[in-house]
Amino acid sequence: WVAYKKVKLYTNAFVILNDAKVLLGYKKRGFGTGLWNGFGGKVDPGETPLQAAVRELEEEAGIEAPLEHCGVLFFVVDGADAAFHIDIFRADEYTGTVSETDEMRPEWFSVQKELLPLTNPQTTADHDHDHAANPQATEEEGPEPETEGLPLPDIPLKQMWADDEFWMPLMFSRRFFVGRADFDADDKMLKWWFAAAPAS
Ligand code: 6OG
Repeated sequence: WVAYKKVKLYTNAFVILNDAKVLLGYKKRGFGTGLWNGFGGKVDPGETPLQAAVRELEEEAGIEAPLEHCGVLFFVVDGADAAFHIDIFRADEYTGTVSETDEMRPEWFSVQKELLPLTNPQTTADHDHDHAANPQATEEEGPEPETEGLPLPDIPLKQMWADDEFWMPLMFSRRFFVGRADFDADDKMLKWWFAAAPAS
């Protein structure tokens, strides 16, 4: 047992358009430099996590979005005097102009099929098969995913925190998730578990 003196509250926010593309930021300085991530930071005293998430998205990407709470992460790091609690938020839309800041270089990435969904992985072949088996599902149904500007690069999982590949598929599937990961002092992820509610 380790008795932590405190828990530090953070936020992380993602804009996901048409379930097809997600805005990530390349962290140019500070914690996580050189990694791609959602936009976020510390919850300031007197702020709710939602207020902090809205503020950080504006500060780091220059946009406003109707953020919704979509998951919770809890990190423990060897040797750290605090544990980290990160509220994850998502939005399907935004207003403003996505802009690079001193801290983050924003870029759109395509939400890969293989990340969707974690609990029911589908290969392209499986997907075709499902489609063929359901004659009701015609190409005409539903709005077309946004294709302007595509193809976009795939989500750069190798340049992201190691936990991300486990919960991002849950976020893309609209399943509220909770997760815990234990890191050593060199940021290597030693142990983890993730759990999710059914899709909302
Ligand atoms: P600033 O230093 O920019 O806040 N963060 C993590 N995000 C993920 N996906 N995995 C982790 O695994 C993380 N640890 C921290 C929270 C840091 C930002 O980085 C996020 C904040 O959005 C260990 O103020």
